[in-house]
Amino acid sequence: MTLTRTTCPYCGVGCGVLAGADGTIKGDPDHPANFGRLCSKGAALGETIDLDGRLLNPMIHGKRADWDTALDLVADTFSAAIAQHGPDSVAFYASGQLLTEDYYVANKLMKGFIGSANIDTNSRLCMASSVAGHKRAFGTDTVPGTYEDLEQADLIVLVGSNLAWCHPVLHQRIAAAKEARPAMRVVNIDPRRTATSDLADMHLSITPDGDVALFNGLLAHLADTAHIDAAFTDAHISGLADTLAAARTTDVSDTGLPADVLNAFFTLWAETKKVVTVYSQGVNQSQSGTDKVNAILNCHLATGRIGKPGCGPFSVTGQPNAMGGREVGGLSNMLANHLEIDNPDHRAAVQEFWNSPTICTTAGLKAVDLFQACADGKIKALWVMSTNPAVSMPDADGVAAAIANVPFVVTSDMIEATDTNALAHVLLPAAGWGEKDGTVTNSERRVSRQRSFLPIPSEARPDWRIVSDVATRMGFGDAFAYQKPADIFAEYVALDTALSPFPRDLDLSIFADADYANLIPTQWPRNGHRFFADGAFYHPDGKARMISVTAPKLTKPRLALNTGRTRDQWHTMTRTGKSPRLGAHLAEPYVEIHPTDAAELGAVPGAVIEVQSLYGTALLRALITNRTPKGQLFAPMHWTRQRTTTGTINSLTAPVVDPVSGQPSLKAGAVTAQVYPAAWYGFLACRDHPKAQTPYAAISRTNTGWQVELAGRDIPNDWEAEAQKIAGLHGANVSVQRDPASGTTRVALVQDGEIAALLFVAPRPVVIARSAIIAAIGTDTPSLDALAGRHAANLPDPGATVCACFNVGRNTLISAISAGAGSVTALGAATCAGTNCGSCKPELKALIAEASIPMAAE
Ligand SMILES: Nc1nc2c(c(=O)[nH]1)N[C@H]1C(S)=C(S)[C@@H](COP(=O)(O)OP(=O)(O)OC[C@H]3O[C@@H](n4cnc5c(=O)[nH]c(N)nc54)[C@H](O)[C@@H]3O)O[C@H]1N2
Ligand SMILES: Nc1nc2c(c(=O)[nH]1)N[C@H]1C(S)=C(S)[C@@H](COP(=O)(O)OP(=O)(O)OC[C@H]3O[C@@H](n4cnc5c(=O)[nH]c(N)nc54)[C@H](O)[C@@H]3O)O[C@H]1N2
Ligand code: SF4
Ligand SMILES: [Mo]
Repeated sequence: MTLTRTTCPYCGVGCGVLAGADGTIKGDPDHPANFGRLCSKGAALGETIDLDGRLLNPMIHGKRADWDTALDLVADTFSAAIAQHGPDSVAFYASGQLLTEDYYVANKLMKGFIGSANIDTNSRLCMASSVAGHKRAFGTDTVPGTYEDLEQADLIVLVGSNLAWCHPVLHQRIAAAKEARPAMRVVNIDPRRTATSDLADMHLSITPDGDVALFNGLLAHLADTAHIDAAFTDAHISGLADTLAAARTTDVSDTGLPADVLNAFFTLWAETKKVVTVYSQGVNQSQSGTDKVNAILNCHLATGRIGKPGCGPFSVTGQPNAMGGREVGGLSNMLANHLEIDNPDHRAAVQEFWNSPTICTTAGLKAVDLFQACADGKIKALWVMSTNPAVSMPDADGVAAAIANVPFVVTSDMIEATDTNALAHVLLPAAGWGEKDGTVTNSERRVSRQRSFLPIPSEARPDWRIVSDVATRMGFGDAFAYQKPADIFAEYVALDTALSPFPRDLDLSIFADADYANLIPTQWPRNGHRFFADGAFYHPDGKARMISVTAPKLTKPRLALNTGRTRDQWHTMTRTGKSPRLGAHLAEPYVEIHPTDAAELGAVPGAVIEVQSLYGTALLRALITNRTPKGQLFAPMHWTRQRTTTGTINSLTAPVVDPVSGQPSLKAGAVTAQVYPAAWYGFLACRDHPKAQTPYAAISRTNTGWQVELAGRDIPNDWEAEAQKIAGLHGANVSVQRDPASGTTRVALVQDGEIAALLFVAPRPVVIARSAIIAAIGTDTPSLDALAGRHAANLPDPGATVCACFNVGRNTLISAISAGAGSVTALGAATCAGTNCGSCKPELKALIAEASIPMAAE
C-alpha cells in the first residue's frame, strides 16, 4: 500500500498524516506539528472517507442537474443580481476549511471582479477578535508563537481553551514536555473544569467574561512589583501609561476568584520569565473578545515577553486553514495578503496585479450583519461554501429563516443532507479531503500540503475549480484560467512579491521557487523565524501599542449558557458523525448542569432538560456534574436538525457581537431551564437510517447501523407501529414484551431472519447495556432472546466509549482500575486504552482519580 503524505482536515494543529486509499491512516513521523502523533479524530479519518451521504452531482431545486446547467444558472443569476441591484446585493459565506487556493479564488472573484467585499467566513465566529486584537497591538495580524515555544516555556497559561479536546496533539506535546521537565507550570483559566484542567497546576474558575478584569489586574500587579521591562517598553511600546491607568481602575473581584488564588496566579506569572499565554474561544467568542485579546497582549508587551523562545501570546487557530484564510484576506474587512481595503494604495496595487475591472472600496458585511441583510431582503444571491451556517451561526433558526428569504441560494458541500443545503436552490458537489489538492496553514504559520490519495468520486469537483468555472461564466475567464492548484498558489505567491513595497509581516518569498508537488511543511516567513525578536512592530512608528481596556460591566443572568466542543466530534458532524467509534464517546446533545441547579429543577441523571432563550428552545440530556459551576450550563455545538429534533444549541444563542471584531458572543447568554416532562424515554438500535420525529430524538452511528435516544410527552398507543416508524421498517416481524409492573415495553423487529431493530421504552431514563443491544442488530438471535438481552449474557457491557482507538468503554476501565491498574500506563497495559492517539489520557486519569465523568445515558 502506498501512503500519501497529507495533512489532517480538522483542527488548526495541522498534523501530518500518511493516508492510503484503503483507509490506512497514520501520523506522519516527519511532520513538525505532530511528529507521528494523531488524536482520536485524526486516527478515525479512515472511517469517514466512504461515499455514504455524499453529494455527488449538482442539484437544482432538489433535482439532479448537469454541471453546465448548474454553473450557467449560478453565473447568470449572480450577474443579473449585480446588474440590477449592484455588487453589494450578492454575498459569499466561506470557511476556514477551504484550502488556501480555494479561498484565494473566492476572495479574488468577490473583491476584484464582482467589486464587493461581501465575502465573510465562519472565521468571523472563530478568529475575528484575535485578528482585531493583533492589529490593534502589532499593526498586523501576526501570530508570533511556534509550537516549540510551548515546550520551552516555564509557564503555560491556557485561557478559554479546552486544548485537551480541541488541539489534542498540542496538549500531548505540552503533557510530554511537562513530564520531562516537572518544574514547568500550567494554569487553566476557564469557568468550567475540563479535560484540560487535568494537566493544570492551577485551574481558575473565572466568572464568564472576567478575563479583562483578570489580565488588567495582572498588569497592575506587574507594575506594582517592578516587573515592567522599562528598556523594552521605552524603545518599542506606546500607550503604557494610559493602559496602566485604565488597568488600575479595574476591580479584580469581577473575576469571581478569591484573593489568594489571584495572588498566586499573579505572582507565578510575574516571576516566571518564559510564559506563553495560549487563548482560544473562551477569549474570542465574547462581546469583550477583542479587549480580552489586548488585555493579554498588554501583559506580554509590558514585560517584553514576546519574540523570545518560550515566550509570547499564542492564539491557537481552530480550523485547519483559519490561518490561510487570514493570509489570503478572506474576511470582509480585509483585502488580500494582509493588506487593507481602506488604503487606496493597497487597493490600486491589488487591482493592478489582478488586472481586474474593479476593486471593492469599503469593508463588506460581517457574518451576523450579512445574514441580517439576507433577512432584510438586501441580499439577492448568496453562495455558501464549506460551512453550515444554519447550525453554526448564533440564532441559528433566525439565520435559517434569513437564508430561506434569499431569492437564490447556492451551497458547495461534500455532504448532501445538511441543514444549510436544505435551504439552497442549487447544490454543488465539492471534492473532499483525500480527493482534493492544495495547501493549508496551521496555528504556527506552517504551510503544509493536503494531497489527494483517492479519486474524485462521480461528478464532484474541487472548490477552486467550481469558483473558477462560475467566474469564467460571469465573463472573467482570463483571470480564472487555472488548470491546477499549483497555478493558484504560484499566483498567490507572485501577488505577495508584487506587494513587497508595502511593509507587512506576511512574506511568502520562501515559496517563490517552491516545488509544489513535493512541498515540505514550511513556516512563513522562514522556518523557525521569530517575529518581534528585534522589537520591531508594524505600526507606522515601528512600535507596538498597549491598548487601554476596561473590564465590561457584567450582568450575571441567573442561568447562563456556555457552549463549545466535545473530544470526538467536529462541528456539525457531517464527517466525524460517520464514525461509529467517534459517535460512541458522547452520543447525544447534552447539557452539563451543576448538581445544585439540577436539584433545584428536580432533574435526575439522564433527565431531558428543556433550555430556553429569547431565540428558541432545545431539549438536551442532563449531564449532572460539578465540572460546570452553579448557574452555568454548558452544551456542545455539534448537534444538527439532521441528527436531533431539537438539539441545535445555536437555536438559543443571541446574535450579539464584539463591537470591534464583529465576532459573536457564543459562550454566555441568558437562558431558563426546566425538566422536560417526559412521559416515556426510549432507546432504539437499528440497521437502517432511522427517522425520528419524537420531541427528543438523537441519532448516531453504531458499528451495526444506528442508534436513537428518545423521549416524549405523549405515550404512543401502539409501540409496534412507533418502532416501525422510527426504524423506517414496514412489514417486519414484530415481537413485543411488556412488563406492566415496571411500565417497560420492548419491541423487536425482525426482517430476513435478522434483528433489524430493537426498541426499549421506560417511564424513566432507560438504563440498559446499550452496547449489547447494538451488538444484536444484524444477528439471527431469536427476537425474544434479543429482547431479554440473553444473546449478550456472556458479553460484559463495556459502557460508553472512552478510548475511541481501541473501543474501550468506561465499565471495562473501571473494572481494570478496581483490579489494580492505578496509573494511565497500567490501564494502557491492561486494556490498550490511551496507547494509540492518547486523546483519552485526561479522561483515564480522571477515572483513576475517581473524579468520575458521569455519562448522560448509561
Ligand atoms: N474535537 C474538536 N476539536 C476542535 C473543533 C471541534 O469541533 N471538535 N473545532 C476546532 C475549532 S474551529 C476551534 S475554533 C477550536 C476551539 O477550541 P477551544 O476554544 O478550546 O474550544 P471551545 O470548547 O469552543 O471553548 C473553550 C473553552 O472556553 C471556555 N469559556 C467559556 N467562556 C469563557 C470565558 O468567559 N472565559 C474563559 N477564560 N473561558 C471561557 C469554555 O468553558 C470552553 O471550555 O477547536 C478546534 N478543534
Ligand atoms: N454555539 C456555538 N456555535 C459555534 C461555535 C461555538 O463554540 N459555539 N464555534 C464557531 C466556530 S469557532 C466555528 S469555526 C464554526 C464552525 O461551523 P461550520 O463551519 O458551520 O461547521 P462544519 O460542520 O465544519 O461545516 C463545514 C461544512 O463544509 C462541508 N465540507 C467539508 N469538506 C468540504 C470541502 O472540501 N469543500 C466544501 N465545499 N465543503 C466541505 C462539511 O460537510 C460541512 O457541511 O462554528 C461556530 N459556531
Ligand atoms: S490534533 Fe487531531 S484533529 Fe487536530 S490536526 Fe492533529 S490529528 Fe487532526
Ligand atoms: Mo473555529
